[in-house]
Amino acid sequence: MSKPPLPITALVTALILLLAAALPAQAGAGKKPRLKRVQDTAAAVIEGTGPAYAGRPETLALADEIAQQHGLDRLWVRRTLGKARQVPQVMRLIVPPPVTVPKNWQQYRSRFLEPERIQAGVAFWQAHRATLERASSSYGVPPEIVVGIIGVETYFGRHQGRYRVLDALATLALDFPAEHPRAAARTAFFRAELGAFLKLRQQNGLDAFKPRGSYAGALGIPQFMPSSWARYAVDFDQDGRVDLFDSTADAIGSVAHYFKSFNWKPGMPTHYPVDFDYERMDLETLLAPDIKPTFGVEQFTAKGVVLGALARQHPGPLALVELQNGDYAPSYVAGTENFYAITRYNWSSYYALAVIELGQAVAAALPARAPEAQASSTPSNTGCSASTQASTSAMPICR
Ligand SMILES: [Ca+2]
Repeated sequence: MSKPPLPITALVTALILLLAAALPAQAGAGKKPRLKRVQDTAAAVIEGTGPAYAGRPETLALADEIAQQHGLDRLWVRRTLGKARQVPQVMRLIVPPPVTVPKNWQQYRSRFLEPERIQAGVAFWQAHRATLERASSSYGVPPEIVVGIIGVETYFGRHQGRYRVLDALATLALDFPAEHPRAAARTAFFRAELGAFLKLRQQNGLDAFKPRGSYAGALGIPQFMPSSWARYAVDFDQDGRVDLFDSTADAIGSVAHYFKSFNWKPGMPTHYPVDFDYERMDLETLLAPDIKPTFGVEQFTAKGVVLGALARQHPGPLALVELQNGDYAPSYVAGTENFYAITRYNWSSYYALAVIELGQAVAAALPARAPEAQASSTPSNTGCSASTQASTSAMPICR
């Protein structure tokens, strides 16, 4: 998804952690989670406290541009955007922090792979098992990936963000901080997202002032940006409208559909463990394409990567993914095209591996199901049978 890369993710994560500390998980295993009761929607919305955008010539120019691009009523766009207010916090949060602390995969991982979040994931999976299985059979994306995404993004729907989205997107579209290293590109991005947001609200006859989301304008249970909502969200509970704020089914279907749209390959693992033959190792060449799968198994092996038996049979390209561990040695995995697909949701290999491992941890913590329940389900549960080993997303959970 068109979301900010790692430094922003780190900040979002910090916010999530603060919220998580304030609102501990309530749902226990075997009990249907009452997600709405623990959502942070009762917390005060963060609205713009800076100047209103009405009356500024650039507001009118942008409103007219958006109206023309999206075929919206010009006066409605002008009026709506004019009522938006600048949010000073958003202008601070969008600027990457100075890189003083080295990245640390183990630390990043531990923010998500913790017992309360895993137990909340178990409750989520149990409450929405049929929907997760339907999404898996419809789009070929396994439940643990969808569970991992929703768990990392919003703690299973609880923390969907507190910023009034109209104010946040107007701020980023009209007052993007010039000191940001990619200010021009990001401004263009957020102008497009503001347009997509206004179109979503107007074409569905919805209040543009009501939605709250992340400081960067990500919306709902799966934190879709407005343009992704427009392109990839689906009405998975078939009630006639797409609602990523309150319909968990729509969120589950939309995440799975997103990955199918980004070339998810059903049944393909996300990554394999690697070792190295240090005599032949050509780390520079291996890391040059970053997370883009580029090397066939033979090239990979020739450059010093030692793969296990399953990985040696992998039919497609692989990427050597390096994850730094602060002062300790980095971790490496061989990422497949499905690993890369997860980074299309959020451009970070740390994010992708956290999603994968959280989904696996939740799957592994699911209580064993009664044999008759297993027999009546689709084969996408994550027991330790051979059939589910084939459909699991990453390294087999039961190994
Ligand atoms: Ca729906």
